[in-house]
Amino acid sequence: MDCTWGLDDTVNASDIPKALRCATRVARRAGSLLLRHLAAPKRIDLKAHHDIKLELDRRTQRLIERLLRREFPNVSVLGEEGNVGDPAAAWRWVVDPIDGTVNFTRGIPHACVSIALQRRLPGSSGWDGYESVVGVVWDPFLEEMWTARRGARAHLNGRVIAVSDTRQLRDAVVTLGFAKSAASVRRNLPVFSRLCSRVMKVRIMGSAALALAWTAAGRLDAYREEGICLWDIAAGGLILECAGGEFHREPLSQRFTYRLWATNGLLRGQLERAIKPSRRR
Ligand code: LIP
Repeated sequence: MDCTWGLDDTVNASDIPKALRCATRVARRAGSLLLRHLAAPKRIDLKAHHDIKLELDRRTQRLIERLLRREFPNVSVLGEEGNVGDPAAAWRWVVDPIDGTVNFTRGIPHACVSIALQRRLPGSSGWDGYESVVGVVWDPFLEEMWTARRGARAHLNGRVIAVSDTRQLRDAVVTLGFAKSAASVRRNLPVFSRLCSRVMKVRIMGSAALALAWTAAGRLDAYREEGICLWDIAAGGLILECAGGEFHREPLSQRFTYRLWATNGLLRGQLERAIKPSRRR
């Protein structure tokens, strides 16, 4: 892998394969907590109208932090459940310990562990000035390990994957998310209503990381969500890019949130036209 970016004392080019192996091991270990607790009663830390936070979210992230920092003691961790070290450092792990928490809370086996290693882009500043270099999404329920390293092909359980070649909306299976606030539900709802009649099917699954991984493997053709968080998509976005897809994200005013279009690289123009408000006559 040609690592021309600035080396520093936290990570260097020869560490990238080691980081991928480490993230894979850690994700699998964290996934065993999800498996063990899927059917168990859950301790809820916070319940909002469109969101749930579990004690197990925090416990799983603490485990991930401990294991990552055992091998990479100088790399910070930025996660849905808090940060360890400087989240604005040259290198950072970006972690979602349970992506699909509401599904998981209700015993729906569609959730995963998402771990990405990111590096700051040369000359960039701000929370969004990074790119993922390693991405791992572990689905413990289907035993599917999704992995990618920038500059190489994406893999599912060690086999190379690629996006679909769907070119027409009428043939497309698209997934959407509504994020976590009343405002994001309001903003995402028109997208749902305008797409339903134009595509073959719309699916709403509840895990951004798996939506990205499934698009990377061609199970889905596109995924859109407004108000999605960095930790939900940092690993899955790299997996999609390394599978030949398009990971188009626009930072929003709320820190660490995006408007996201993830596609097979062939559909974004049609999708964006399809969701435009129709001209009143
Ligand atoms: C979830 C995302 C999903 C989104 C949910 C939630 P979490 O992440 O994966 O796409 O629609 O609102 O943000 O909270 O389960 O890690």
